[in-house]
Amino acid sequence: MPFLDELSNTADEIDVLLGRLMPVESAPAKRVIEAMRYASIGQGKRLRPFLVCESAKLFDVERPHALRTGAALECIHCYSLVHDDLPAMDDDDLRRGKPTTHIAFDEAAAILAGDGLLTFAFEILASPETHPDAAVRSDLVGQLAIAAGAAGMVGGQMLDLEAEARESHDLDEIITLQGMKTGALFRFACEAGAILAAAGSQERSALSTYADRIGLAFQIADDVLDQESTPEQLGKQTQKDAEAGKATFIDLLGLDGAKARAHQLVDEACAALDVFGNRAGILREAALFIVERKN
Ligand code: GRG
Repeated sequence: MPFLDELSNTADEIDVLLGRLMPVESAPAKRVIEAMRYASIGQGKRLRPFLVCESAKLFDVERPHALRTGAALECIHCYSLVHDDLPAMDDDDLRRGKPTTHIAFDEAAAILAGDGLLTFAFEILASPETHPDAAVRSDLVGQLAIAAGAAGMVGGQMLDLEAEARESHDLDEIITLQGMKTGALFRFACEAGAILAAAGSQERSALSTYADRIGLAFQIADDVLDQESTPEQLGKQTQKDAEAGKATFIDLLGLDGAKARAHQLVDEACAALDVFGNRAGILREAALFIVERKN
């Protein structure tokens, strides 16, 4: 099946699953579930769940287990977008082509929807429906907590906010903060298949290297898109990073240098998959998609 069809099929499956996991009718607090559904269902490339599912395929993991793990990760990603868009952070009113959650609802509901999605992710992973082996579930919970927390995404966001106040930035600093802010969730996505299969350290480490490279390539591509695209194409405001004084890879490498670095990272990511041979073809296509995508 062509890569884009595969990506879109997984996105549809994640939408159906999230819809099923968050029913409004039976909820005692309907408004928070409505805000959680608004923030998580119906849009988004679902790249992270796709990487979970494709890494899981390498080990013949059962599809429902991979999908639930991908849905949990997508909940964390969506919570981060909701909170990042709040007035106290980036103060954005457009996300995924529609009003941000605090605009569509209100700030309190958006904060609670983010909190609800964050905690729901761990509820999904803790369920035996995600995996029958409690040790595997515990590993998933632990690794996702590390990826999302102060040593990962939350810490990266803090470093990013602090960096705004500084005049000069260097490449190592930006690589570290982006590796935490966006890279950590990619790392979990790619390692999740190996965790679900209780695979060995060689395979896990190959996926971790792949994830590091595509995570960085994703962020560089994000900076390039921010510079070259319109809000209509991206479904969110553009060029806000430069206005806020955030250092981007383009500031440090130039536009052409940034694009060249992204492609070099794709090559390195693909090379890390050699251990899986032809079975990793889709993950190689995913690496290329990450730098060539248009939104
Ligand atoms: C608020 C705890 C907290 C963290 C925020 C990840 C993040 C940290 C903020 C998101 C802001 C942002 C736009 C970062 C750039 C990278 C990124 C995560 C882009 C959006 O991801 P895509 O392109 O989005 O996968 P879709 O909508 O397709 O899911």
